[in-house]
Amino acid sequence: MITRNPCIANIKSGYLFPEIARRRREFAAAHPETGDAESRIISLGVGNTTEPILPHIDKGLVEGARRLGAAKTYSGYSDEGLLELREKISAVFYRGQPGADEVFISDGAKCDIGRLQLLFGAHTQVAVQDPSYPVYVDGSVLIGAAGGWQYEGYRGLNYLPCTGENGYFPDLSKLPANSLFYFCSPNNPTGATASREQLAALVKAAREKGALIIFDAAYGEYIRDPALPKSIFDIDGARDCAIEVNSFSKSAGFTGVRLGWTVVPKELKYAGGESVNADWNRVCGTIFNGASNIAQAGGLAALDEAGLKEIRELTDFYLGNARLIRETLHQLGISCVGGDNSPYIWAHFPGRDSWEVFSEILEKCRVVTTPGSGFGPAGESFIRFSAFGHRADVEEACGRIARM
Ligand code: PL4
Repeated sequence: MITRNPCIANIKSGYLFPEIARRRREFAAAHPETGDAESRIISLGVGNTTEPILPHIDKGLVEGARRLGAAKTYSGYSDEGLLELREKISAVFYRGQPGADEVFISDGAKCDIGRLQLLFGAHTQVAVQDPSYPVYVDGSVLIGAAGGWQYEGYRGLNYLPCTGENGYFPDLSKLPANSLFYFCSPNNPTGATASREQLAALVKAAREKGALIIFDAAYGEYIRDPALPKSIFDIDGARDCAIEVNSFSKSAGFTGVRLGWTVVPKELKYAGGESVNADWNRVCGTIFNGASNIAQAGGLAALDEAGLKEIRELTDFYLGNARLIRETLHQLGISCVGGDNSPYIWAHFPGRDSWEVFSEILEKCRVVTTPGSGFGPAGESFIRFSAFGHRADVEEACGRIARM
């Protein structure tokens, strides 16, 4: 019989977010909603957008679909992405550097995080911020990186703690030489956003140690402090040690539309001198057939003047939710960070088990959250509150939490 990929046995049995959905279903079955407002289960758990796509961007999507229905405007595969969109991303987010030939359009950041692993192979050391978005860890183990093929579980990975003690920024002296380092800012789950000085130190450390940074900027459009960089390419020296993944999911509400991009600079080389950009082009050409043309039409609309205004409006809305959650937690004397330049609030429950706090909030408030330990060992005793939700739901959830 065919044998199973041994790496599959090494990943944790349940991915974090389906596990939360399972516990929510189990709770709802045991304690059904009765129809009154108080009994409704509200989610501040998964970071999933809830608000409609705003009119100008929506019109771009609709027109993109319409063009497919006419012989003159029909289009088929777009492979590495519409040149017009690549140029626009380069101009809007990077002032032309990286250029369009370094921008690859994708069907979302998560999908590219998975595919990027193919470039480096099983012998590569992997380092992650602890806590971090579980896809970096599970994806690495799944592909056999970090020795995932030879270890049980996650022993091959290097966890760099990001805690209150170090201002949620890792000790870079612990970054292994020649490793792949996943770094997310604004961070999921802590909401911490790295300063220019911190990112300069990160780039310096990566260059000295021959490490490659995979910079996840999926929440960049939530940054309101103009001193905080939105991209790793705002930092001198990043072009020969970093790749950036990004997304329209959380800025334009495209979680269900699926559109993102990855920037791979031409200067980026492997130890043997080969071009990472050329290999990425080859990998994408082989196992990816491009993002939807409709989604790309929406992306183009999102990046013109009216679209960028809508991105600001939508992200302002979710940041308003974040403010409400943060204020509620502060009033209760619960220490928390994030929520100012990010849609996540990271709340500390010292000495408590994260899943236990998750259950308590679910049982007492009928509010779903995300247990910090699901993001890594340093997340234990923390809860992540997501600011994605309708305003009335967030207000209702905050009211219940305040009475807890
Ligand atoms: C639940 C740091 C959310 N099923 O939509 P994409 O693929 O462009 O972006 C996904 C993504 C990429 N990078 C970071 C992210 O936080 C996310 C989305 N994370 C969350 O609650 O942590 C949604 C999770 C979804 C998933 O597994 O991604």
